[in-house]
Amino acid sequence: MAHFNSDGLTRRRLLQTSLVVGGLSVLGKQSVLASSPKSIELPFSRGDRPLVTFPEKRPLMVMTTRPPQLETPFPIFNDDVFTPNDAFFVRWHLANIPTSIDLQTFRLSIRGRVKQPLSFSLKDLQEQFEPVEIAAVCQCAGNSRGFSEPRVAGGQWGHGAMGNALWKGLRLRDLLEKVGIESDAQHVRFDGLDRPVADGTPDFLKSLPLNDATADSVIVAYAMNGEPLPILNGFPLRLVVPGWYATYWVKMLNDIEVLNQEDHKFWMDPAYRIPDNACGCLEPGEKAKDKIPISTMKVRSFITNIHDGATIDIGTKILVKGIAFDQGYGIDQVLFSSDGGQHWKAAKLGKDYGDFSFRQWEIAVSLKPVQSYQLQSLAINRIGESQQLHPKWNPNGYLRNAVEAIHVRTQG
Ligand SMILES: Nc1nc2c(c(=O)[nH]1)N[C@H]1C(S)=C(S)[C@@H](COP(=O)(O)O)O[C@H]1N2
Ligand SMILES: [Mo]
Repeated sequence: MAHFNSDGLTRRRLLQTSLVVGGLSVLGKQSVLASSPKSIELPFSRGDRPLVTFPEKRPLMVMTTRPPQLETPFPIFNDDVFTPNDAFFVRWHLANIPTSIDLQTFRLSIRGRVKQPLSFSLKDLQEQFEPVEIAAVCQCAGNSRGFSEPRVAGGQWGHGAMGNALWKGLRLRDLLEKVGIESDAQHVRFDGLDRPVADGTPDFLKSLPLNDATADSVIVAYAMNGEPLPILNGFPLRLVVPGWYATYWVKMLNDIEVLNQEDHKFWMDPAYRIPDNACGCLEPGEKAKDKIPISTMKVRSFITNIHDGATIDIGTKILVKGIAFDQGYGIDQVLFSSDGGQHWKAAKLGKDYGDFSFRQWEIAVSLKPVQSYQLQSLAINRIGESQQLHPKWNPNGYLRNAVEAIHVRTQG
């Protein structure tokens, strides 16, 4: 039984909002869904995921309902270079999430080490700042965690805790310029409207070093693939930090605080930290000497049109298709192997939608009938970084970027 929003706190908040004008109240029409029609089995233990429809979403793979954690079924990544909004994965840490936003009263405030604290309505942000658009991959730091061996704690995601969208909004830098930051500013902290259910659970706050926060590519987004953001993906505003893991992409963003020091609140420290070494990895059982906040994404690639365990008909040559992405240097090459990595051939790259986007690729492959094959892809970015041939491990299951394998059997 999927029940999106049943906690009293959120109800109370809904009741208090007597007048919802121009807002979105999709989640208000909450329904208790009948038992799920179908499910998908991920290839690791306890990998059964019911497919359930949430507001503004097509059926997605449910990991948890409170808070909602929904995974995109992998074949969807083969349909289009951009992940449709209704199929985009969902991840919240805290269960008290507003079910509607009143745009009459909604404000984004900026305060802290600034010359003039200000707050803006959505309309202000859309009208007073230059709109910019960027294609970028949003990927959970723990995407593919379920494949960690040995198994690690945390949400057991398959490969579908990621998505690529065309984001539209204003540059965070322009916003910071408008309020004027003080000379001692060092970090910028972001808060959204979601709140913990239990006392003692820390609010979800994330921060970026000022230098990264003011990069050209960082935007406060009010649109995703040409539409307002789905409420589960952060309506009306979310931070978009191209190249960085999604933990920094704060949803339902309503508060920005400029700090004159590093942020050591829970979600920056100790949460979301990785071992301070080149691979961000450890041997199972080993303890990290030093840890640093997770930041930019590692290069990855996937085959999207053939699933593991498939039997494929090889009347003629088969066309293998996939996607690749990195932290924003851009994909230089995708290599493909059908013999377990002994030989690699370059795939043809698809249209370039920008350095932070998924890059599609394809390659025509001849396979012999009635044989087993291991299909693999290996992406290399423009500074020569490539995927790991063998999975690296850390106790949070972050940063996975191993070459994945698809096992198929051909028939004549
Ligand atoms: N306000 C808020 N923003 C958030 C989070 C959250 O819990 N609350 N989770 C982050 C994490 S860890 C991920 S993976 C992404 C998920 O984005 P999505 O739900 O749009 O796919 O949102 C990020 N932004
Ligand atoms: Mo995440």
